[in-house]
Amino acid sequence: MSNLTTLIFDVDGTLADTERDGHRIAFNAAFAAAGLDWNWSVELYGELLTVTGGKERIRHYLDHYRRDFSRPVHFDSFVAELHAAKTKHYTEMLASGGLPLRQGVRRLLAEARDHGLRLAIATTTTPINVSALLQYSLASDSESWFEVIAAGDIVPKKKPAPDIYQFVLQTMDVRPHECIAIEDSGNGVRSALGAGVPAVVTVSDYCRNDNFAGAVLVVDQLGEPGHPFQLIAGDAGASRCVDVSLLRRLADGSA
Ligand code: XBP
Ligand code: MG
Repeated sequence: MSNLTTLIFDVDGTLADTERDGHRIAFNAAFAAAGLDWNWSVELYGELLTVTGGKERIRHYLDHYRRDFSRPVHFDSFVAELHAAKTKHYTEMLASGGLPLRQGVRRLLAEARDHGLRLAIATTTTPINVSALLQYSLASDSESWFEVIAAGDIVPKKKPAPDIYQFVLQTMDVRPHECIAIEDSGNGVRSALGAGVPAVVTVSDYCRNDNFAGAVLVVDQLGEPGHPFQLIAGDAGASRCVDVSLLRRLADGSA
């Protein structure tokens, strides 16, 4: 009998490559609509991604790249409104064709459900972004597959703080070693490990040079039976895609 009862998924970069052609485009659209001359290039966005959370990222940009910007009196609401406009652009983008899921995501979720594993989400992004991605890119009813969708400002401190994973553990009443986190970033790994949850990394484009120290497995993608992952770190045995039997072995080995 395996220890593993629960899979906790990150969203951005893990379920889909949402950052470069999703969130980044939506930020730029919101900036343009607000009459701001800010434009986040693919390269700059990579630097900004070290800060998790869209509102936090906008503040970081102003603090470090646009010190010339004269801040409106009600600065907090200015950032909140700009971010709300960005969220609207992003969710509309998903609704009008969506972004594809990464390889192996649909398969692993289906397999996990067949095996009766409990599912949860732990992400930094805004809740409505998760709903839109699940609904339009996975399946119209797929929000109901997850017992807990922990997202955005639901906790005071975003990743790499452990708060969002601790929230999931408490809400589901599970112990960290019954779970595996599926993440794509160094910040995500630190967050999961901070809560005691073993992490598997499916590296995304922007995060390929992150530090994944402590992860039980690092691969370039979850993979499919005919389309194997490339092993970057850890011991996958004879497995060539991340499936329930591999996750069970990893959970049992890390307990
Ligand atoms: C995701 C984030 C988010 C998204 C943008 O990190 O950091 O800020 O980039 O979404 P993770 P919002 O994948 O580790 O959860 O603008 O809604 O924050
Ligand atoms: Mg991520």
